[in-house]
Amino acid sequence: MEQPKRYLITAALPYANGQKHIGHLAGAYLPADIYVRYLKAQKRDVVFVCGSDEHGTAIPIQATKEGTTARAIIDKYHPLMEQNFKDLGIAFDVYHRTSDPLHHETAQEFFTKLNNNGDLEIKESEQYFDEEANSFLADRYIKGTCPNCSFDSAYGDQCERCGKSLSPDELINPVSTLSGKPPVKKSTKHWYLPLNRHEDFLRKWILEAHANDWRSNVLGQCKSWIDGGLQPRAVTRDLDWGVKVPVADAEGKVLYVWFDAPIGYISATKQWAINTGKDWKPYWEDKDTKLVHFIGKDNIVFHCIIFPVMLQLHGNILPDNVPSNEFMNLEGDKMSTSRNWKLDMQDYINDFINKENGGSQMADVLRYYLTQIAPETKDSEFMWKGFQDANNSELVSIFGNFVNRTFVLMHKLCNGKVPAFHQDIADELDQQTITEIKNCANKVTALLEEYRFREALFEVINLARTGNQYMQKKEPWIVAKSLAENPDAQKSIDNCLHICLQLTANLAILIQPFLPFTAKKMCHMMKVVEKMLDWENAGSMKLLSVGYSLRAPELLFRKIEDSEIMEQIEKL
Ligand code: B3M
Ligand code: ZN
Repeated sequence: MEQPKRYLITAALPYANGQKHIGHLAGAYLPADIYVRYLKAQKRDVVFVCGSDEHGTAIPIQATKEGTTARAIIDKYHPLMEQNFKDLGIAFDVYHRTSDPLHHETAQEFFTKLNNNGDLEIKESEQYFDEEANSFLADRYIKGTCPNCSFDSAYGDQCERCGKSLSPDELINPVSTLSGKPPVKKSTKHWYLPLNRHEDFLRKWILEAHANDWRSNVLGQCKSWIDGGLQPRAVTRDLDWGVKVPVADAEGKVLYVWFDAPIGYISATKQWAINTGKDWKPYWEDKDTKLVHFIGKDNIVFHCIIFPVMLQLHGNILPDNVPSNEFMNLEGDKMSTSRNWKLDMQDYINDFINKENGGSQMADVLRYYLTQIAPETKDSEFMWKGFQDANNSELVSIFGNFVNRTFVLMHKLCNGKVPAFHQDIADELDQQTITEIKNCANKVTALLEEYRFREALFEVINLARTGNQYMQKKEPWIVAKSLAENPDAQKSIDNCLHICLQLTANLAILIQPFLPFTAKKMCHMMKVVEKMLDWENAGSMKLLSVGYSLRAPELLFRKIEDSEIMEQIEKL
C-alpha cells in the first residue's frame, strides 16, 4: 500500500474538570502514543496533538462543587493532566487548551463559514428551563433516567453508564441539577447541524468505503446511528461558559462543547505550527495526510458522524480511521469518578513513580499491563493481581531475565565484548532463531499498522521468550566447562551470545513504542545512540558490532511485592 505523505494523530481532549484515571489512559492516550512512537521510529512525518477540553457544562458544574470559578477549575486541572501524561511517557507534540484565544478564533471561524454557506439551520424550540435558577438546562445541567439502560443519573447529552448519546428530551423524569426540581419548557433559538442532509455521504463513506478497515465495534455503532435516521443536532447552547456564538443577535449563547472541542485538534495543530515554525494547513487540507482519531467508545458518534460532517462542509480532510476502545473495568466493577471506583493517573504516579529513583520503569510497567489488557474489541478488566503477574512473570521473568542473563554471560564468557558469529559451526537452532527475529519484526510491524497493539506487544514478549528458550538449549555456561578439551567450545559460546545480543538489540527496537523508558535504558547498556531504535533496523542481525564492549547490566524491572498490591486493593 502507498504510504501517506504525513500523519496527524489525535487523542480525545480530556475534560479539564478533574483527575483522569487509567481507563482514560488505556482508552485513547496510550494506544495513540504507541502508534505515534512507531510512526516516528519509521521516520514518517507525524504530528501528535491533544489538549484540555475546557468548555461544556462539566466545567462550571465542577466549579460549583469545589466552590470556585470555572476559570480556576481549568487552570487547576489543565497543567496537572499535562504533567500526568508526561510522567507516563505520553509524548504529544503539542498539548493545547480550548480556552486559548487561538482556539476561540478557530472555532468561531469554523462556525461562521458553515453558517454563511447555509450549512446550518436556525430553529426556535422549547428547551428545558429552571425557573428557580432562571437558567436554561444544557447537557449536564439536566439529569434523568436513561431510556437505553435505565440508569437513573444520565445526563442531558449522554448516559455515563451505557455511553449512549442523548438529548434532554429523551430523559425519563428529568430534573434540574441546579435546583433539583423538574424543569419547565421555554422557547429559545438555536443553530442546528442538519445531519439528515448527509446520510448518503455517511453511509457511503463509513459503511461502504471503510467496511473492512474500521473496527467492528465502531462500524456497529455508526450503522445503528445511520439506520436509526439522523436528526439535526443543536450546535449552540444557552450558557455563559464557552466559545461565544459569533453572530450579532446571539447574546448568552455559546457553541456546544462537542462542536468546539474537536475543532480543538485543528487549533492544537496551529499552535504546534507556531511553536515549530511549520505549516499546519497540509495536515488538515491535503488529501495525502492520514488523520487518525484515538478515542474511547463513548466518543464514537462525535468523531465518526458529527465531526466528519463538519470537516466535509468546512473543506477539510476526513479521518482515515477512528480506532476506538471499549471500556476498562477495575477489579470487577465499572470505573467511575462519581463513585470513586478508579485508579487516577496521579495516584499511580504518586505510589509507584515518584517514590523510587528511576521510577519511570514503573511507568513502563503500567503501559505494559494496560496494553496487554487493552479493551480493543471488548470491555476488559484491570486487576491488581494481574498487574503484579504481568510484571513479575513476564517483564521480570521473561524480558528482564533474558536481557540480564545475556549481559551477565557476555561479561563472564566473552570479556564484555560482542563476540563474533562463526558461520562454520552455526547450526539449525541458530538459523531458526535468526529467522524468528526477522519474522517477529514483520509481524509486529503489520499488527501496529492495523492498530492491534495488544497482539503486537504479545509478539515482542514472545521474542524474549524465544531468546530464553534458545539460551536454555545452548547452555553456554555448561559449554564453558569444556573449554579446555573442546576446541569449538568458545566458538559455540560466541555464537550463542552473539545471537542473544542481537536479539536484545531487536527487543529494544520493538519494545520502544510500548515501553520507551526501558528501550532507552537498554540503549544505555548497549552503549548505542537512540538512533539504533529506528524501525528500519528491526530484524537486523548487525545491530551490535563484533568486538564492541558493552556496559554492565542494569535491572530493567523490579519485582512487585504482595504487600504493594494489597495496599492498592485496600485503597479501593
Ligand atoms: N472531552 C469527552 C471525553 O473526555 C470529551 C472529548 C472531546 S474530544 C474532541 O470523553
Ligand atoms: Zn444508559
